[in-house]
Amino acid sequence: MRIDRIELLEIRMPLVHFFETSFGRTTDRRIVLLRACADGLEGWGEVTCGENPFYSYETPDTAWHVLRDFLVPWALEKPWDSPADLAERFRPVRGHNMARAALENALWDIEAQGRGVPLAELLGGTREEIPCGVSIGIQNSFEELLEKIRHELAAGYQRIKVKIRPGWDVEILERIRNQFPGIDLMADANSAYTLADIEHLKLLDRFDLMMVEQPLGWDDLVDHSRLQRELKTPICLDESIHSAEDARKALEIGACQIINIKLGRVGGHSAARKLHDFCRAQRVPVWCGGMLESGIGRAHNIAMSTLPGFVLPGDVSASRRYWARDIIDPEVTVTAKGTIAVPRKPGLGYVPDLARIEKLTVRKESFEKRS
Ligand code: OSB
Ligand code: MG
Repeated sequence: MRIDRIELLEIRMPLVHFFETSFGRTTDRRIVLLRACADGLEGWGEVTCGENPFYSYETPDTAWHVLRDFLVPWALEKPWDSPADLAERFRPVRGHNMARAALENALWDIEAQGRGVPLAELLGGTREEIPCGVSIGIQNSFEELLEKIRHELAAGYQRIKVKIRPGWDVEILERIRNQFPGIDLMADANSAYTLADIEHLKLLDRFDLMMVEQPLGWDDLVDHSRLQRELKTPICLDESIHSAEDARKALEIGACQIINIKLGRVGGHSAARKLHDFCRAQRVPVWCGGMLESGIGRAHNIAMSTLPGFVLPGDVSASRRYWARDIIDPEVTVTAKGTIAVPRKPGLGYVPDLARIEKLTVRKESFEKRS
């Protein structure tokens, strides 16, 4: 594979509804997309960072910098046997996984198109449809939260995840359980607690949650292992896991029982597959997390979720939950039984809507191979 050209584009997209976590509220997204041209084909990737360095240290501007000044020049330097080789070449850069994932994933899209197979198949995926859950942010009132849960259950989603933080946790879970005793329910704290809250966190054990996601520090494993010993509810790690190596260490000390895999957080499809394979060998369930992606990132998430170890419903849901109009055609839709049918066309299987992307673009930079 010889990459001829790489384009970075920043688009702005308003969310149809604000999304609030313990670290803040998002209403408008700034999304960096990457378009790569190689072998006469065009592949797309998305930088899945937040606007602010709150979920992780990456932002659209750090990603732009790391891509423009390091990853993109390296990628254009010489031909590549496979996208995984490129990931290897990026190794000297420490961190910035969301920046590297955007580029590597665009090449996976090209590779799949070149072979005439769906990306899911190229990755080793086995599912024809993937099970879907929803992540519901902190709302202005409990009534609004209930209404949202009712709405998503009616749409068919298989599990409900609610965001929690001190002051929006035990009471709301209690009320949700009263209303919906039998649903598959989980909570995501995005690192809103510390070990000092251990007695409070133990109250979560009353609610028969599938798991509690990232209750403690975003970079912690040790305290999570302390907490897991005291908690019946399984802990799922999100922010703390950046690689298969992190997962090995987390499992070795009992820091979690489930892992949320996000393509951006781990650095792209190669790293995600390694992490998946490791967890599967250890019989640790994984599921696909979300980062309020546009259709491009969403399509990559769908492909990854077809791997056999993704046994739990992920946070991959319909385009319309986020966007008045998505940037892919068709948009991502969910069936009445809460699944997404995996596209069978080569590559991502969803076509980027170039006119729409152009309209939303606020910044663009192109890079060509050196002769
Ligand atoms: O922790 O999973 C998270 C969104 C932004 C940042 C972090 C998280 C989330 C979500 C939303 O939970 C998942 C989605 O895209 O639907
Ligand atoms: Mg999370």
